[in-house]
Amino acid sequence: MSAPQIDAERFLGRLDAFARIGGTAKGGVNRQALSPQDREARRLLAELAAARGFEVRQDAIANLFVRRAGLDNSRPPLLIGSHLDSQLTGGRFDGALGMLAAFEVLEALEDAGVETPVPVEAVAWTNEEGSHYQPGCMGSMAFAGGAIPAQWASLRGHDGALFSEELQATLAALPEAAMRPLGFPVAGYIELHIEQGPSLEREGIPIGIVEGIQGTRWLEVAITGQAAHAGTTALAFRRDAMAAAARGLGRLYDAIMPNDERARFTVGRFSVEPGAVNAIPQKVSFTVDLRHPETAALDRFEAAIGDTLAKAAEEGGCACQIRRIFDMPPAVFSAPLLERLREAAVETGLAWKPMLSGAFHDALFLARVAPAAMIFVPCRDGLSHNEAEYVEPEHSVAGARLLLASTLAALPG
Ligand code: HGY
Ligand code: MN
Ligand code: MN
Repeated sequence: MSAPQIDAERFLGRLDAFARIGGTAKGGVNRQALSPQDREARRLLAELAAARGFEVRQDAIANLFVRRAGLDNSRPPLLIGSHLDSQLTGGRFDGALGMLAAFEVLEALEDAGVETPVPVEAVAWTNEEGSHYQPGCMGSMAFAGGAIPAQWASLRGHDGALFSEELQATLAALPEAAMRPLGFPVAGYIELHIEQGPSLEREGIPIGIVEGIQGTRWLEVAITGQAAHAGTTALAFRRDAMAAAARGLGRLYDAIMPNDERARFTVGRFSVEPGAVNAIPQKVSFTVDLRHPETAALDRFEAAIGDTLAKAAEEGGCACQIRRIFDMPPAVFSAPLLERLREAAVETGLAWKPMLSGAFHDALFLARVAPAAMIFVPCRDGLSHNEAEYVEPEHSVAGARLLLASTLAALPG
């Protein structure tokens, strides 16, 4: 048995091959969860796995597992992985880097004939992004909870696609993937991901060892007034939903992030009805993505959002409805596993720094059922959820090398 090595050329070639699935003219990817492009990527992964003699399994929410057997296959596996789905205008590294690095780790172990005490599995979690169907992290959330929330079956994507139908089509597209229970004991979970922020690149450090993830809440807001003629309706008679939304959001943009540099407040999706140039808006619908490392701050800001929007609506004779559609409390990763990652970074000769993640990840849910931790690598200008997302090849390879060393360090006795 020789020391396992990451095959940089093979790994970088895999990144290129998957980037072509759903690839966009601007060099990004559009591989939304449970789409034909997602199914094409899953198929390629399954074929690559079969070619190496790895077992391919999936569960009821189509989490896809590539399993390399260990000495005792009755024991809980060590999971490594990330996601293959992307944003609508996503980058080629968000998710795919960690998923394909995990597969490269399995290949490196296989090439070197390493016998691991337990199975090691590379996993692609379903719908991490939450951009096609909300919420995000559906696969890892269902895995950690051991069930698929009943209300998800009737969810529709922004294109009208029905979640339950697209899920069944995705499962059916890989008949060779043996079905396995949703949720099972796991020895540990390590996820490699791009930072999606600027600090590693700015500090010239190739590795972040991620100690936790800030909390995230998603809200759906509807402000309803009355459609009327744009030319004949004076101010006193207007119940303009757009004006109420603009007034309320203006106050929130001024009140939240300028007063707390750790807070994140984003309105990412916005629609106006009826949407005619010369009709006063009847209804405005939009999403809020709120993040903070502290739950108390999330509570405070969520209350302020509700109060501010309700007041702005009332001032304009409108009604306001708010629904929380996603709530991921902040998480702290496993101290013992983080220590293994630090040791592996030193052993691999890679400079690193401790970090918190501003983005949510599947590791957040795995941390509820197993020791979990993450590794970050820099991305150019910290840009992500953008087709220009880019990772230097040496950083991709460094991340995969540390994932391999961390996997070996994290294996149970
Ligand atoms: O939105 C997030 O934090 C993740 O990148 N999907
Ligand atoms: Mn991601
Ligand atoms: Mn993402």
